[in-house]
Amino acid sequence: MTVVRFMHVSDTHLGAKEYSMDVRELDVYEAFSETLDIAIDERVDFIAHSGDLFDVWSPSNRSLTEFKNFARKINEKNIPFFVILGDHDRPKRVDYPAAKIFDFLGVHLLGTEEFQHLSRSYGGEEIMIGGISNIKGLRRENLPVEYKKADLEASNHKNSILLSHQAVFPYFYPQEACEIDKSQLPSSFSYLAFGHVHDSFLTREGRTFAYAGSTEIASSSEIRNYLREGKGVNIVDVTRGEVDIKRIRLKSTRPQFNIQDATPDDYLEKIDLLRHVERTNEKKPLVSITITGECNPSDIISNLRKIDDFHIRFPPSIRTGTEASKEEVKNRMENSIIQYLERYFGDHGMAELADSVMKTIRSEEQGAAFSLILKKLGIEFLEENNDHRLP
Ligand SMILES: [Mn+2]
Repeated sequence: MTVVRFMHVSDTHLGAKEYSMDVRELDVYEAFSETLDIAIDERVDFIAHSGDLFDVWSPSNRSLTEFKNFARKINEKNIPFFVILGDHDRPKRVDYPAAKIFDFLGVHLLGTEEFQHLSRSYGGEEIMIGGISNIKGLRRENLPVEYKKADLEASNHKNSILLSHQAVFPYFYPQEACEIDKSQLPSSFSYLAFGHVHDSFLTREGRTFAYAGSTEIASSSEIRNYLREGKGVNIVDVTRGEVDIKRIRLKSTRPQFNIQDATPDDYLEKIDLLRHVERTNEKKPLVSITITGECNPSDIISNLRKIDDFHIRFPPSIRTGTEASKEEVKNRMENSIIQYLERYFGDHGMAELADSVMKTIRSEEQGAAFSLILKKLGIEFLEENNDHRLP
């Protein structure tokens, strides 16, 4: 029986430099490199990357070079690489997406504007590979339409996968941060290969849906899931529409801990406890720490600086008295932007419109954002020339 085998990987964020630490940028490249070794060891037919390949849409020359070397390595093994744009990858000015540069190394960028698909045959077993890049802001209304198109196409194929990069409710929450509900997902695909949510997740309820998760920790909010599940990739076997999924944990992930309940009296003891936790590799662990209580912050900081068997995230969060941390205030803000707008406009519809206009401006190239907004408002605007647009 012929089986098509591929690797689902996501949110590699090449070039990311957590807490501005050089060592974290190297960790991200190392994680990517490990995923490619897994793909080669597992003899996959292709790699499916569900977006946020790079951390920013205009990556540094260094991260482009690192990716070129990675792409060359798998191209030499004849492993094609299919990828879509995540929200981090979509150009915010008139420009090409970075991933497009590497087409000559077998990197196929799918669905930058709408659903796109192609078919491949491996050992006589055919598979449809579909992709739709991240959609948000005012484009969001297109998403269910694109999913319907994709679903219809998938119903013509026995084996099919869809690459998409979205927050799906209730696999992610709050609902306000999601672009789509699980009931609107296409149902005909053998495997829905999703990106965007950095904690890995798999459900086979109704359909097979997976967030592969990020390959390295991108923020301290991922530590909890990392301690339980680790970071990893999915190796997926497909045959006659049936899928078999094997999760492979990465070994290179730098251990991270998050101490949130320390006081000025016990923070050193709490750090000491971590010295006894079993680790997956020799890398020096990274520790984020929040210390609450009356104290002299400069004494604490000088004590933390003396620790050399851990990387302590600087600055540590030190809360004297009852003030809330910056992070808490920020979270509260983000959860209630619509509420603020609603109070301002006195109207829920207006608030939602303003929110999606803001998201559009933040996530799109200027000209595209402008025309999306005009279209939404029903304003006709004749552009004098489009010659400056790249194809
Ligand atoms: Mn991401």
